[in-house]
Amino acid sequence: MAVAQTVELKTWNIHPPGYPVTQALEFFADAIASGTGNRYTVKLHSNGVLGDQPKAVQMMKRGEIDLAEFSLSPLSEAAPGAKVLTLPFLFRDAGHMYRQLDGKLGERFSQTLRRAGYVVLGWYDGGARHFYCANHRVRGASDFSGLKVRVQQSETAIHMVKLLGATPVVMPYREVLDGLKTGAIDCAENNLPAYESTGHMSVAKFVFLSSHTVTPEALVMSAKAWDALGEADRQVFLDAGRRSAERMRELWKTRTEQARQAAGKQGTQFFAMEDYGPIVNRMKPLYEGYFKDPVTRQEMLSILAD
Ligand code: GTR
Repeated sequence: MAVAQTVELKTWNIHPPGYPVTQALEFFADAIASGTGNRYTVKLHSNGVLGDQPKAVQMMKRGEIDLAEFSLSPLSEAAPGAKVLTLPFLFRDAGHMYRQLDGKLGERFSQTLRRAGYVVLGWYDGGARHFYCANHRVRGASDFSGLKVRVQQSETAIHMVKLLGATPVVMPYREVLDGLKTGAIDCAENNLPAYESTGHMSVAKFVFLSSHTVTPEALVMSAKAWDALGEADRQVFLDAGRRSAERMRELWKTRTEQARQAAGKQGTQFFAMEDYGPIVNRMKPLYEGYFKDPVTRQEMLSILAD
């Protein structure tokens, strides 16, 4: 009797073991193994060991990695039609974001990503991102002047920081802790689980709860690996992806609360956003650029009206 060959799928993940994304990917791996009778195995490479995110996005495009969990900020650099999802102050919270992504708009953005070579299997929670600084109490739009702020490789993030009067510094995720320690950067921005799990909270003690971006992450498969799947297996992958996203979103809520408490215990000072007006006003030139395109404008308006 012929023995079915196992196909090993190389999977990129930037997070450490135990992180909600990693746990959801493990769940996904189990679902793929059982759903395909072990004909496919998901081989997880965590902690970004295969390279930083912008590099991994390109590797996937070339079919050198099969699966990955990416933030939409670096991913949309390879699929510009999806950049609108990374605009600041677009989604108010996770509930607002999922209403859109689990509906027609999510379908539209999946197609945009598909055309760029990335097949979305699940929308994960990217959390609400906040600014945090080592020696500066940033509490509003006027406090950013002159500060060096680490951002991801993302056009919208770079533009946003410039509009705040600060200097954006593009730096790989894994170098941010050292950057904060050496003073190469004054601040960074991320969600609370990342702030905690990376140890940024041990250096950057001042958190400005800006929630400036609520941006999705996505579990994606390379078009090359997807095209090699039969129809029945595609359904297994889509179903496993959707269920892993549900799992991730649940884990995320708990982890965000735990991170907030851990940071508080370690001496983090949280500053609430007292007035959104001044900071959102500064973003006008960024929005105007996106508003020029009628399709993008319509997408933005339907998100904001929800
Ligand atoms: C995290 C995100 C990563 C990466 C990182 C960063 O919140 O989960 O995919 O984008 O932020 O800031 O580089």
